[in-house]
Amino acid sequence: MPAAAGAKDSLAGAYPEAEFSLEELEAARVAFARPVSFLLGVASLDGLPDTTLPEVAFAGRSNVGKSSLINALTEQRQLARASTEPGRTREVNMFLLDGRLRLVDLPGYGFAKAPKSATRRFQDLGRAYLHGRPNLKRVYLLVDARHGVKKEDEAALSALDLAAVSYQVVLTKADKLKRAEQEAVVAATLKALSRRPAAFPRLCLTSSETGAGMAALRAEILRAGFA
Ligand SMILES: Nc1nc2c(ncn2[C@@H]2O[C@H](COP(=O)(O)OP(=O)(O)OP(=O)(O)O)[C@@H](O)[C@H]2O)c(=O)[nH]1
Ligand SMILES: [Mg+2]
Repeated sequence: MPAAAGAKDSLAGAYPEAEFSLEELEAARVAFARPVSFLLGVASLDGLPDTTLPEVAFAGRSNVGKSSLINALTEQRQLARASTEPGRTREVNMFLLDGRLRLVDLPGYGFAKAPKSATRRFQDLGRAYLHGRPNLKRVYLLVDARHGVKKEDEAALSALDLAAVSYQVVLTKADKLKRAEQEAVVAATLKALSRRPAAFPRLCLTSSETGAGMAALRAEILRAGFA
């Protein structure tokens, strides 16, 4: 029993359910069960809608699981197109939840096989988006739990710091790790973030496969979106 309790504590910072009341978790579940639809995909910022509704965005390396996470949060199988082929999401894709919150799937970075010009175009688009949206309430930076924060992720964190956007790290694919490995990546990630005062101090350890961590992440998003 004490051993189990100790083990739970070491992941407490990554499963922030305890931060929320049961009412808040239930409200978040209900909110994400509301109708959600594809709004638009744009390859340049001219096509973006006005900034009257709050937006939260999902960023991270190609293949980290951004599209899968949007599907898991909304319990839709095919809302955002997930793919085994890295670099699939090449536009800024927007989804509208319950007519009141936009979920934004940003182009992935760090896809080695993409031509340099294409990579730069995706990154420029992502960066321009970060600087151009006063209604952007938070960016969720996804990091593959198997790899932790890599060089390209550090660059993305620096870009977020520069853009002065509120951001929070979400570790993905937790189902691929054993418990001890989860603990190690959580500790290493928290350490990497401790040097970044603009980072939101909580992590979310998630799996789009099993749904682990989704309840807390939904609550985080609602709080950020309507703060
Ligand atoms: N085991 C496991 N696999 C996952 C999880 N999330 C995503 N994947 C897989 O990872 C691959 C990439 O997922 P996507 O959601 O397409 O990743 P993405 O970040 O949107 O990729 P790009 O659009 O290319 O930037 C797919 O094969 C998914 O099935 C997860 O939580 N667990
Ligand atoms: Mg994608």
